[in-house]
Amino acid sequence: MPLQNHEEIFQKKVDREVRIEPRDWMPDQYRKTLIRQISQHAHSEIVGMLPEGNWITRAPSLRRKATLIAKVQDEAGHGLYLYSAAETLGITRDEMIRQLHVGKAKYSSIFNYPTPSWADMGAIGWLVDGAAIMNQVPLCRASYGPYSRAMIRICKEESFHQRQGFEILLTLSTGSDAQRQMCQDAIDRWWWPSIMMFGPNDDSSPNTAQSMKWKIKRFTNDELRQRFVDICAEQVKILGMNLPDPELKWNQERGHFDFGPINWDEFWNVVNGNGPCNKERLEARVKAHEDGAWVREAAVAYANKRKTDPRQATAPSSSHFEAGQSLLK
Ligand code: BYC
Repeated sequence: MPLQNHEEIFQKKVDREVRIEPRDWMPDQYRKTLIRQISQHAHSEIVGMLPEGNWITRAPSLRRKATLIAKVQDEAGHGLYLYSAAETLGITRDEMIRQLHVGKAKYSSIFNYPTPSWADMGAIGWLVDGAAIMNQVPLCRASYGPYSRAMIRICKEESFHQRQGFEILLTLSTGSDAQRQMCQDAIDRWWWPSIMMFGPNDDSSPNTAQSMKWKIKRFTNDELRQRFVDICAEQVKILGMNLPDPELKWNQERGHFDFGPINWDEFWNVVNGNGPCNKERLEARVKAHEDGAWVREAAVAYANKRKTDPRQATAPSSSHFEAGQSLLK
């Protein structure tokens, strides 16, 4: 069949909302776009653990510590679902990780900012996870099956992350003057980088039009950014804090909040590797990967042993749950 016919059938499927699965025919460029977006997304989840990991040992109470550990652990899980989804498109996990480590693959700009105070954990949850949810809920309907299915679970967990962040800020906002000041300071530092997370304006976004046609993206960068600003402009009132934008103002005619200009020079500077923490983040990732080599080697050796040693196939289950289940048989 000529290529053009394949492309027409593919587009018709997408238009009818039929999910594309790994063995289905797909245009090369669709495959490449998905590998780019899903792997960047996976890298963002993994690098995104670092700014918060920084606070696990210093969380102010046992409850806060347990919650933060759970959240960071969820992010590791999100990275793994997403690497698995990208692998179904024919790229190996090793290759994706290599591209991250040599600085070829991007990850979200937001994780290149520092987290000097506990209030940053609140601001990350409220603003960064809030922005992530706004961008990611539509991805639950992305045209590529494995990606859309991974996103459903991720979004459920992101909602818990966003609420824990808001709750941290709410607690600080009703605390002492110093705590209120910490809260405002964190909001001031995270607000602009958070609205940059949605990516460049639509007129300078090279990928949006095609990704919308393929129903990978369901809304443009500017549409999602505007929704996010509208929600945060109301939520900040509950905190009794301010968003650091003197031009933020309700526009009755548009039915949206207007907001001030975004510093796109800062955004591209961070995306191109020159943000406050780019170097530190990448070095920490590479070191963690190297330090963890023995775990991967041991897991492979164990899997091989189970494949070749017949006694291993009937070895007792290692988990209490499985051991309990076997008693019921
Ligand atoms: N940072 O044509 P565009 C999370 C790049 S949340 C860095 O609009 P596209 C988490 C873009 O890649 C964060 N680079 O691209 C939350 C492209 O460059 P290339 C991750 C960015 O793909 C809390 C160029 O700019 N979320 O994980 O149509 C805790 C032009 O942009 C950024 C996702 O990845 C940025 N902010 O739209 C832990 C969601 N923005 O690749 C973890 C899935 C743009 O052509 N991804 N660029 O060289 C998406 O929805 C889309 O990829 C984007 C960009 C909206 C981000």
